[in-house]
Amino acid sequence: MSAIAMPETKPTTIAAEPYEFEFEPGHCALLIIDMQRDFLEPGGFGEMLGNDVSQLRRTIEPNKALLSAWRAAGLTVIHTREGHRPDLADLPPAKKVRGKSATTIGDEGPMGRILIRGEAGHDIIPELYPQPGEPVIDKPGKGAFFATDLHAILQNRGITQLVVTGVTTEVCVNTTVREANDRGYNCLVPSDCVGSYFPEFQEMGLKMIKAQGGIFGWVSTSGAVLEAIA
Ligand code: TIU
Repeated sequence: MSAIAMPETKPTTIAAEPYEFEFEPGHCALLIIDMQRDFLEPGGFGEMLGNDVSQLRRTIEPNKALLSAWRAAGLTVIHTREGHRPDLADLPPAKKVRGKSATTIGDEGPMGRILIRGEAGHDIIPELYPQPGEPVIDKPGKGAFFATDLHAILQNRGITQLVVTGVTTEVCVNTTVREANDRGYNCLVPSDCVGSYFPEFQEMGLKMIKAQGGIFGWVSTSGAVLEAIA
């Protein structure tokens, strides 16, 4: 028996590419990837590196609408944060030095130590802040399944499908969708709820998911998902 009672909900379909998605709300989690202050807020680490955070900030309103609908329907919501232990014991040396930047993970940044758990910049933006009871997965890598208990949490709740949102489209969202696909989950990505600092990666990151008959999953919009929940 599952430790957590799942809501009884009717299957329905969501308009998506490459073809419609068979949506089973009671078995589908909303997985919001790394909507952290350091990636999204002006004055954060992302902007400090020269990135245009407005490319990510346009995802906040659609994510808010989706999160609100998911909560209202009593469905599973899971958040992730990319980051490391304050003692850096879980930070691979290769990740620490990559990029040859003067300021790297663990150093003091504009909002505390960069990508370190417990620091202000590592936390989730206030607009999408987790509510009590919503699991928050602290992940040391780009994919949300690597070195985390996400798979166990999903299995314990009978989850077989994921609506994956967040940032960035080509890095942590794509890596997580690929990891999920190999573990047997069906993933749907609403295009307006994922963002990249690079418009060309946004476009190609979504194309890579839905190409070849949905090689990694489906691409849709928040509007189509909201319609299905309603
Ligand atoms: N969350 C996530 O995508 N982390 C990154 O480091 N993304 C970049 O695009 N750099």
